[in-house]
Amino acid sequence: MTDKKIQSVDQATLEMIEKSHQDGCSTVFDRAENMKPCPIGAEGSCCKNCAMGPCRVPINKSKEETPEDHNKRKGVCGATAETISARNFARMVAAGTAAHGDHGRRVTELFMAVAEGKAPGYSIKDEQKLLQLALELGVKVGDRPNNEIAKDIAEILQKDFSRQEGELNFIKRAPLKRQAVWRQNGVTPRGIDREVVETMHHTHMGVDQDYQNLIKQATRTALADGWGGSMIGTELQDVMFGTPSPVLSQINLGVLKEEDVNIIIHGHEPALAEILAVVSQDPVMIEYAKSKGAKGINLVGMCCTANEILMRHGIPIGGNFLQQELAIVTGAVEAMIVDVQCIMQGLTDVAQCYHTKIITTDERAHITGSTFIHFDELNAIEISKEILKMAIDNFPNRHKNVRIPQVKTDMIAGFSHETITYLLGGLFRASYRPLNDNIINGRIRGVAGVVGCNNPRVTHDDVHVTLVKELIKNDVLVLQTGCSAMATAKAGLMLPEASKFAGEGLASVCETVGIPPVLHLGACVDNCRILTAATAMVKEGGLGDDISDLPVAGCAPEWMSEKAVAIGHYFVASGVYTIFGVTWPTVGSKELTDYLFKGLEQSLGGKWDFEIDPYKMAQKMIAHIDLKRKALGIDKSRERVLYDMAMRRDLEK
Ligand code: NFS
Repeated sequence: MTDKKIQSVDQATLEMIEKSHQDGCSTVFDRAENMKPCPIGAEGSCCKNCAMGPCRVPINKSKEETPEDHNKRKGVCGATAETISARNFARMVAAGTAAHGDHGRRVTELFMAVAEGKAPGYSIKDEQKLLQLALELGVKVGDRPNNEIAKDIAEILQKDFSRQEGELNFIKRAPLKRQAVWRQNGVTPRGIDREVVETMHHTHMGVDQDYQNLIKQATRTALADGWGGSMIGTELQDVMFGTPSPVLSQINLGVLKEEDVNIIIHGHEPALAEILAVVSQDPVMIEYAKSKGAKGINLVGMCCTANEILMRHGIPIGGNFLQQELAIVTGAVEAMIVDVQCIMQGLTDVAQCYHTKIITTDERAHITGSTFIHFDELNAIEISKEILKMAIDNFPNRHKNVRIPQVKTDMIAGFSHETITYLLGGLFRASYRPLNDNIINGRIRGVAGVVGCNNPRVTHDDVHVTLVKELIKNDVLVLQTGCSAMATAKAGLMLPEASKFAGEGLASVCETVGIPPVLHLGACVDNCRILTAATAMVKEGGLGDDISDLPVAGCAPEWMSEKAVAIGHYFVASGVYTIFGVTWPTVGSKELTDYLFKGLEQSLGGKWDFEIDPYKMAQKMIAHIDLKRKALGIDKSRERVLYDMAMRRDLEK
């Protein structure tokens, strides 16, 4: 754990924390001060999987542990520290996979409803991607209408959730060598639900007592997230809502407008947000807002839903995870509409200090003190209007105590895998060749995926921003998602001008292509886009034949959620060196931690690491990237020589 000196590096956040205190209203920042983390739980040494316990087997940190001491650390059933921390770790992976998987399942159900013509308001927006998916999944195209093709695709992908044997469909997308690694290790996922259920069984009292076998099942489960639930969600969302392409927008609490009805849409699944984005532009609705004394309607996103509608509609972002309550503290929010995941229960308490209505919309996530309106996707437009009307009706109830921080930053988002291909290679030659070439010639040293949450145990946004600045300074191209992407966007790193913070090589490539050195790839569920990008780099050639050969690294510097652990583990299982900040959940077992940090690399080619300090994080990631460059024989090319074709071919030998 860090000793943080300030709560945030973001001015808007600091201003609203101060206002919350003036208003006598407590937020996550105050609760984090009052609630110190449980030291035993933090190291993964608490087992509450049966009623003989809960058992606690913490390390005695005051002295070096002898084998005898270690042997004494056992639960009532005899479970060792290794078993207990591996079970806890595996359950985090299962919960994260369940969250992404259930998101993917809902998207697939909606996709089926769209195909059957049962969901007015939605349609198939990206026909090209639909046809590509059809080809990939062996669905007959011919002159069949789109909805019939879509129905077949939905049926095939729906089976990935319930499949008992065989392999998930998108496993075949991975490089062949990667697929072989998974098969050799017995970790190729069968069905998404099956892997989650099996992990819950493995970790039940008296079942799996071998930490390596527990991690093996966690690996299978995590892969069912990255190459399963998340990937299905992302792909079908792109087909229905449109594949993102670069879009200019703004971020931070300053996007709220004093004279408008401000509506924040917060959560993860974009189905409702998509419709709200359209309905909020309806002239009838705008007139209604005016009749209540407002100038207009201002729809703003929060957390991952924000990323989804930012990328596809350019809707501005209010802020990331730790800013959700602070948006309400402005006093200017008429309604916060939420669905699932990362929604703090504290919202309703904060809302009581002001006039904000918290509207829950999903049967899976009720919140005491909120207004529940079931969002039925089959009747999306009507319900969205009802919700919007409720928000507008709340405008006259605003208290006088409104203060919107005048802090907002321009940003560019919407770098899907398809867009990157197009930007790099051009319309007629769309490919990753220029990226690979620039990695081989050393202008780009490597690629880093920096993702994940905020966590009040560290200075808000600071670790993200410092790390990413350090990476681009060292010529590492950074791909981002989730709340991490928002942190650096607020710091101005998602604009072409941010090339001034990049090293000479990376800056020259970004200036030529016209992209920022930090690319926004979407929500957390879109982390699978990073897998797709990595696979495209392998398939393009010249950088080895597996993801584990690439000069790449992953990081979640301020993580907090179980989803982050599932994501981290599918990166590791896909061959990526992945480093987490804040805290590491298995320090209670040195053996297990060593296995995750070192042992896994021998079998899976990827491994975990942990570091709190952003500068050291960057050093570790860059050291790993350099190691991979050396193994590929491209380490010498960083001497900034301009390579002609012959020299390049030589390099690839
Ligand atoms: Ni990801 Fe998105 Fe943010 Fe963390 Fe939560 S909003 S799904 S889990 S906190 S990045």
